[in-house]
Amino acid sequence: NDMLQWQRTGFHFQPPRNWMNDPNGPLWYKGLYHLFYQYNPDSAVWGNITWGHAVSRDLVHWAHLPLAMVPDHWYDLRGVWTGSATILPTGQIVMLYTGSTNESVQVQNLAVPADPSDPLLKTWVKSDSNPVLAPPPGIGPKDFRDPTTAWYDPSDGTWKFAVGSKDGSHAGIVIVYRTPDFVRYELVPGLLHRVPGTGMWECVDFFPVAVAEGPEAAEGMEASAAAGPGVRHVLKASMDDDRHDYYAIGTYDAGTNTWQPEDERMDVGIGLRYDWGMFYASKTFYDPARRRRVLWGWIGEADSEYADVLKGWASLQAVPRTVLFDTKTRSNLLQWPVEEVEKLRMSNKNFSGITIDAGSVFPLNITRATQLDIEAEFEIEEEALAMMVKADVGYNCSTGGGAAGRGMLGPFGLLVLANERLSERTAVYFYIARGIDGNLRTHFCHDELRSSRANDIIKRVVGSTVPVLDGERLSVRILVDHSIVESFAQGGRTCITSRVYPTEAIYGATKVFLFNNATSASVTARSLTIWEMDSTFNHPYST
Ligand code: DQQ
Repeated sequence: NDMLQWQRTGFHFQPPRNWMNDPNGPLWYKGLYHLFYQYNPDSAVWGNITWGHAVSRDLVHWAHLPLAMVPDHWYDLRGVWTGSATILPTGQIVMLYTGSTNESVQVQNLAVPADPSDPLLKTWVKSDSNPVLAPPPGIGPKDFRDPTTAWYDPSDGTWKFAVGSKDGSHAGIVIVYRTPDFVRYELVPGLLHRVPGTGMWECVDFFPVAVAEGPEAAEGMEASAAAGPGVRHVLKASMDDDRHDYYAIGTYDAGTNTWQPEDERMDVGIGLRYDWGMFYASKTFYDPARRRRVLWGWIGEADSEYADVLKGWASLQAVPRTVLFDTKTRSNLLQWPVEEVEKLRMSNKNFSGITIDAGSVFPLNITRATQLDIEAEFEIEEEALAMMVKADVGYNCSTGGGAAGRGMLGPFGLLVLANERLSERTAVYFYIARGIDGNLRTHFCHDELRSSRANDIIKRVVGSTVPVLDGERLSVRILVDHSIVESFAQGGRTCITSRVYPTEAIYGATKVFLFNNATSASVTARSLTIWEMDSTFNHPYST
């Protein structure tokens, strides 16, 4: 029906039909970006996992290609699971991936392109020596998966890569292997890292970032870039226990095979998250064409499996994000939609200078509000700022009552995918409050509670604090695309992704509003630009 039809996106990556999950082996080769992904060719629910495949010149417009790999050997008969690409200095691509065997044991396998001269990399050959790794002693047969991209270690002349797991006492762990040639493999003694109580670590990612102030910090680094004073390593794990992607920034020592977080209180699984909404099993790759590191993440559905079967598809990939170290806060990464997304911007409207009084909403006149790119900067009136001493204490997005809650300095922001009478709306907002330590904190949240009148949907208020430095305005970028809202606060320090399923705020009935539900502060949108976004035509398939 019309409502389900409308939920397909205009500029997000999705296969023509059926189930998708993790991004796999992203890479750039001979002028093309490749994305592989976990895919069920037979239905809109998880199962029979193969590798779907698509290519693009700009990370935005995609052409779908035939399946790259299917379960056709004993060592991957129950699924060609997640893996990563490594590009050797010779240009040769090696793909390491997890197979679930005929007996559901998780093993690591190797595949290479059949014809390296084919820029489409359509055909993949699985190695005769597969599986190249079985679970080591002490590791459960179902707790050993998702090899990372390999990095070269000149000190012993080997390629190293990590595999995520958990140990007997429910600690998440990272196991490292080394190989001189991707034929012979050896376990590296010890563990790269271990965090008690975090359970199985899926889809581990491990990459260097430039941290010294200066032009290097604006570029991505290759996996094999040497560690040094201006370099830190990001370790990311997808926590099977709570289905979120956690990261920390730390120091890698190849010699001792260890990685230590910069701040022990912000270890993986404890502190930072890529995204406070729905975003999982993500993976980065280094793009040599534009010298950047790009992050892909799987965005699942918050509706029912029944609805997915009805609509015939499930899941999206988030818009690819560049990832950099934040040299201003020095404590987090910055994630931002790749610049090519801006090519999809069509007509724009400027609403700069609008002041929204406490307790009011302001409609923004946009003709087609189902596909948008919004950039906004807010300023709180001076008198309110002076009263900040009285700001309420101890706010928390998930318990603060969402957009309907009222405090002195929040919530205020935008209502997207809203209908005229606001019976449906998704709120993207800031809320300034005092922490229990007495310091002011800015919270950044999504309120999904009234995003849809349908009731077979998970709706929550999600979010976290966002660092705001002296002299900075509150800023947000929001991408709206039918059933997805992705928000980036303060240049990408804190990100939130929501899947929402309006029933009335669809097609021409979709609207956008500014809102301010604070009790005493009026807020001005110092700048506010809204672009309608073009479609990438990745959804015209009908059969
Ligand atoms: N998805 C894959 C696994 C991975 C999980 C199976 C994460 O390899 O651990 O589809 O979503």
